[in-house]
Amino acid sequence: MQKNQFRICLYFVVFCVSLVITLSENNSKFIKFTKESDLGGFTCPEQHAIYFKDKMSSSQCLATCADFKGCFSVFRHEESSRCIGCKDKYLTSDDAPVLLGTTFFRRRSYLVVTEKKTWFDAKSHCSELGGHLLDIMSQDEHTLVDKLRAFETDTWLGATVIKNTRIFIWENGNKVDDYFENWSSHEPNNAKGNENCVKINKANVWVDTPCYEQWSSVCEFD
Ligand SMILES: [Ca+2]
Ligand SMILES: [Ca+2]
Repeated sequence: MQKNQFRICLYFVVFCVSLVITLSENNSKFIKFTKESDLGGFTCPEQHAIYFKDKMSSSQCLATCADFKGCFSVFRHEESSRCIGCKDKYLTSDDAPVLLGTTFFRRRSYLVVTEKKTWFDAKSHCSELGGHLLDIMSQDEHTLVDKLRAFETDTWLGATVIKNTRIFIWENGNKVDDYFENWSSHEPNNAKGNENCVKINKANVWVDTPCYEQWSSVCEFD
């Protein structure tokens, strides 16, 4: 009897030890980045950080962050190959990160979408990611976007006309001509009669054009 009790006790101890080892292995998958050096010199307050436990490449980090509602910026810790997302706005520097694909500028993040889409599909895509199609409100922002979109294609802007008018507004309702503008000469001209959307062309100037055309886009996260 005593022998059986001893055996049961031994099994229990072995079970507990294996459980502890398993749990600690799982826990070790979560690496908390607490030093600024872990995040390329930038910080994301603990309560706004999102920890991803799987090892990922830079592009996987970005895709995972894009799929995760509320994740606006992502860092990759080179040594551990693991990523931490940050819920935007809480990054502590205006120059803060960016990892492959997103760019952080004046407390906003930008994501270049190279896949060509119609204006409405591009708008929906940005909206699904928690952002909006790019609006350009200043020369600084235009300069940034020119650098970002270093690819040979036209790019949608978030401006469209108010129905039955030729007044262009941004998604937030602001009138385009109340802010910065960079129209090509003779534009907007509504040349085809249905040029209700706006793109930046290869010469980095704006033109009105039909919304069903398919172009690259940039999503912006305020
Ligand atoms: Ca903007
Ligand atoms: Ca035009």
